[in-house]
Amino acid sequence: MDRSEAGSPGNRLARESATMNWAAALYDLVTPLDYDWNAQQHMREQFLRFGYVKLPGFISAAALQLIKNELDELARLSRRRDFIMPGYATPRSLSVLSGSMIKAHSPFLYSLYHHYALRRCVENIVGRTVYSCTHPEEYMVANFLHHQDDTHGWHLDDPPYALVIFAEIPGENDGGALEVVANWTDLCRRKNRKPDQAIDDLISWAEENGLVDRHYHQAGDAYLLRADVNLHRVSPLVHAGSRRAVVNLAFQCTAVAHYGATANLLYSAESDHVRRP
Ligand SMILES: O=C(O)CCC(=O)C(=O)O
Ligand SMILES: [Fe+2]
Repeated sequence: MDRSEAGSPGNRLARESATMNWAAALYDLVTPLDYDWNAQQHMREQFLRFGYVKLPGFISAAALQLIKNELDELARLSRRRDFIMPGYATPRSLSVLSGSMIKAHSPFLYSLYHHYALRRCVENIVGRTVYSCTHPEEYMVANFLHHQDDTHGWHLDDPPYALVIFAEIPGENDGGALEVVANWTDLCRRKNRKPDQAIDDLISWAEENGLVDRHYHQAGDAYLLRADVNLHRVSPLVHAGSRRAVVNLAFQCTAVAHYGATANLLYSAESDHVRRP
């Protein structure tokens, strides 16, 4: 687009109205997030006990459509990853969009991350103040599973709180479920194991002993996970043609936090050489 075109009233109006739409949707999206006191207490208790709470119908149909459209556009900028994460030795087969890409290309999602009402909703559930994640790539990411066998393998996050919002999700028997081994770091302490080193056999043991919880969601749902102590993964997509798209908003429980290397391996541009042919 040349300069005169960009400045023409038609284009300006189109741009302004696009901005208005997402600003209005953002308002719709965050205003219904005040749960009543009883529901909130129940969620807080669930979160404390299991490290996971489901937030069904977290966003309105209109907001879902907007997020979905936004992610459809942004998916073109996503980066393909196919590698085994060192340490955990678990697969990453998905396409990702990092926090810095979201900041550069999606004012809507960037504003969503910082919106006070959404932040308050998280704080009400976890029962304490939360802080913005200070990692420039990991504070907010989008993850796309678009191929058969795509999976986001077993791991812990560095930031303690993950709010994951679903834009697209396959059917219940088609993979893409969230699987969680609750209190993984406690289990590892008891078994004298490192939580992030060669964990295959311990996961099999957890599976055999019924310790893997499976959570199913629908588009428009969200969940809040205590992601630094509860091992989790997204199970592999069963069929070609299935699609799963989420945004993950991360929060810290302290103003300052230390970050390891795994987020950089998955989300930074330096990892772009690891591509599926
Ligand atoms: O996609 C999900 O449900 C989980 C995402 C996740 O674990 C992550 O981004 O760290
Ligand atoms: Fe995670």
